[in-house]
Amino acid sequence: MIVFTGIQPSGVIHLGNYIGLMKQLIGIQDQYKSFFCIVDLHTITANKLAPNELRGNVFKMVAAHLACGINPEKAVIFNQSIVSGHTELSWLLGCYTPIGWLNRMTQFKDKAGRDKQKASLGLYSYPVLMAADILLYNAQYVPVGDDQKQHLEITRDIASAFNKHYRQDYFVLPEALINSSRVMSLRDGTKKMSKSDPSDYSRINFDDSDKSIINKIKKAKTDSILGFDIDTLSARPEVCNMVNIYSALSDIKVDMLCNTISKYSMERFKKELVDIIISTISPVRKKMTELLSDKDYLLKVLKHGGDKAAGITHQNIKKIKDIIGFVQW
Ligand code: AQP
Repeated sequence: MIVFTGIQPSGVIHLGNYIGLMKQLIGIQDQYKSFFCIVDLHTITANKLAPNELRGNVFKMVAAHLACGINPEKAVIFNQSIVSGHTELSWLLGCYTPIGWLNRMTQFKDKAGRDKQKASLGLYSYPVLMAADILLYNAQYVPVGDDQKQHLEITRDIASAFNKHYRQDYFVLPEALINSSRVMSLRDGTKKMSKSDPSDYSRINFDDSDKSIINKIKKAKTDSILGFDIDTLSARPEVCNMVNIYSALSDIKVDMLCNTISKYSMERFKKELVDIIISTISPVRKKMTELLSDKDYLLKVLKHGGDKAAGITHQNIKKIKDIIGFVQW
């Protein structure tokens, strides 16, 4: 069984990426043939970072994977732009994707903002590139946060359209391994925690110092309701989000946790939350710092993964071109 997943090097990983994705990958690498891709081609669809920043973020992402416990001998870790099959298949699949399907994508609507005419073609065709990422490896499973569900559905639709057109079951229809624990912004409990949120106070980054974590949780938005009653949590988005973070990091179910903390003051709750966040992040941060001081090693990991991925995808692209009818030798 093959698993593919991607993460954008649009910044340093935050608690949302860790709880929504990274935690799962550690178990997945032992069970499946795993491809963990740093999707730099996706990043330039919306974030035009300075070249040094983009390069630096890719190194930070490899370091984050390794520091969280991903083993490059078990999982294939690589950056997307080094494996040309991703862009090649994206073009091919784009020719089997009706524009009407892309027009329904909510992420495009969210990210393009008010002036859609100014959004790039790359942002519009993002779902086709994501479909190519997955289908290039014939992955059966794709671990993603629930915000990516729609992109998985269009991947299956594109694969089916291709299979139907050529009357064969060439592409496997991938299934999402959805993690429903979505972490929200610390400033607005209705918005997801995101690397590209302009407010750094909206998220906890894995390179934040302990002091910064304390400060961010101290300033995190709350409300004036006393205690932590499970029945009222859903109407309290920011508090609910912090309880969910506590639950995810401690592996204590929310109802059990609420029993314990029901009479806590906000100050006491936030203090315990800070402790658990720091105890999760600080060993990862320490390891990331060590790894980042050895760029040659990180480059070696990327090259090792990139070579493996390129070998596999080269064969696959050849077969797809053959199905379409291109002349090859
Ligand atoms: N807040 C979140 N809660 C739970 N899961 C999350 N993921 C991202 N944010 C949260 C999951 O992490 C994986 C990698 O995401 P990504 O970096 O490729 O892109 P994203 O979802 O667009 O994340 P960001 O932080 O919001 O990045 P920017 O700001 O660059 O767009 C995915 O599986 C995602 O579901």
